[in-house]
Amino acid sequence: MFTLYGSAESGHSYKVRLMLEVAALPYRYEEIDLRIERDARPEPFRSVAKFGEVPLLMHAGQPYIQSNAILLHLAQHTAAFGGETPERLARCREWLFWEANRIGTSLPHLRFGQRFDPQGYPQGVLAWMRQRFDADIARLDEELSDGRAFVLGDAPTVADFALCGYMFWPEQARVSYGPHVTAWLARISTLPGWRHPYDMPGAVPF
Ligand SMILES: N[C@@H](CCC(=O)N[C@@H](CS)C(=O)NCC(=O)O)C(=O)O
Repeated sequence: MFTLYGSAESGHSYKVRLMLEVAALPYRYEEIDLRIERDARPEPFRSVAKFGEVPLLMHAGQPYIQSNAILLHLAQHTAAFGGETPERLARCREWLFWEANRIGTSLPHLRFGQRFDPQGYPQGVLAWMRQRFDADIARLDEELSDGRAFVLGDAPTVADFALCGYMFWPEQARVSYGPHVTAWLARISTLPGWRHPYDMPGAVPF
């Protein structure tokens, strides 16, 4: 019923893979090599992925793009992982928008700029991203400091999957985390189905 087009190097793809794995939803996975020019990428990905980006999820013949929008779709579809009630979904939606604007921007750029494209960022941009990341990770650590297991309480939701998307590559982004985020990541990594992004089946790291 599901086909996910993703990349082992993409935390945006990883968020969706993690949800599919932890929710035990059967899916087919196709690795897209992002080093290939967009126009040369395989069909049907090339025609169907509206903005040319991974992840792309095909579900019952319909395309779904944008990682956090896909997560919301899956939460609603499964009525789980935050999709249990409209109120719970509303709380997840808030975190997903925060993620996209904050830690889902600062952390991927820190990683990309240091791991893949050290010459490509104008001077000062990575320093600014680091400033933002420091604020973002401090905010998340504070949020988790009350001892709750996951962002919305006792059970994991799409908010957790979105927020941790790029967090399992701290050495590549040259970042570290506070104690509450560290403990939360450890809890995520014990969920059934969890694997490091590079260890997901069919993943082809660069
Ligand atoms: N806002 C998008 C971002 C997705 C994104 O940036 N994907 C990158 C990989 S992480 C991509 O496919 N880039 C296309 C390319 O490298 O040509 C989402 O949340 O899905």
